[in-house]
This record gives sequence, C-alpha cells and structure tokens, in this order.
Amino acid sequence: MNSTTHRTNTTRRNLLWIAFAMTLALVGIIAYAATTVRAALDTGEPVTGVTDVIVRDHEFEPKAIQVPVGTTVTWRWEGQHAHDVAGDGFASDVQTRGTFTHTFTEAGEFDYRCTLHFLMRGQVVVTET
Ligand SMILES: [Cu+2]
Repeated sequence: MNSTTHRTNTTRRNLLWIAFAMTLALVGIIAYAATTVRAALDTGEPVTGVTDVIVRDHEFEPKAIQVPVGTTVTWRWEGQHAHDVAGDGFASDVQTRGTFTHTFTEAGEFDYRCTLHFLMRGQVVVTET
C-alpha cells in the first residue's frame, strides 16, 4: 500500500465515521422533534369549571376545557404575538390583544388551533347538561 492509497483509505474511513455520526445525530433530532410535536398536539385531559382560555405565546391555557352545552367560552389574549382561534364553526380574527367569545350550543369535542402556529392547539369538550 503506497502512501496515496493509505491517505485515501483513511479519508474514506473518516468520511464514513462522519456520515455515521451525522446519521445518528439526525435520528436523535427527528426522534426528539417527534416526541415534542406529539406532546404539543396532545391537549390532555380537559379542565372543568373554567370558561376562560388564555391565549399565550405560544399556547392556549388550559389546552382543553370541558363545559356544559350553552356555555360561552372566552379567549383572552395575553401574549406579545398575534394569534387566532380557529375551530369548526368558530373563528376569531388574528389579534394581539382583546378577547373572543363563542357559545357552544351542541355537545361534542371541538378541536381548535391558531392558524399562525402549528403547535398551538386547544380543545373544548361540550357535554349535555
Ligand atoms: Cu398563534
């Protein structure tokens, strides 16, 4: 093996290690991102006894509430950035302050989101009285 061949082999081995390490790092980043996104999209158990939802940067608090039919839910903007509330049959303006209200007249699970921020998700569970 002459020195040029040796250098080429060493370079190739180094490149393979770098590719391997980068692949491992990429897999780790993807796994972490998937876990983070899944956690963010999960609105969890709905909170009862609450009709106000705070619109923060960048989440709804609480993420999920449970209210009886006929309840008017109020969203209050408290963040610095613009957000909206968009669900099936209800939608606020994109706004940075103020409130938005919607009265739920039918039972069901109403998912909503902020159309500007993919991970901002919320849910209103409306129960029969
Ligand atoms: Cu938003």
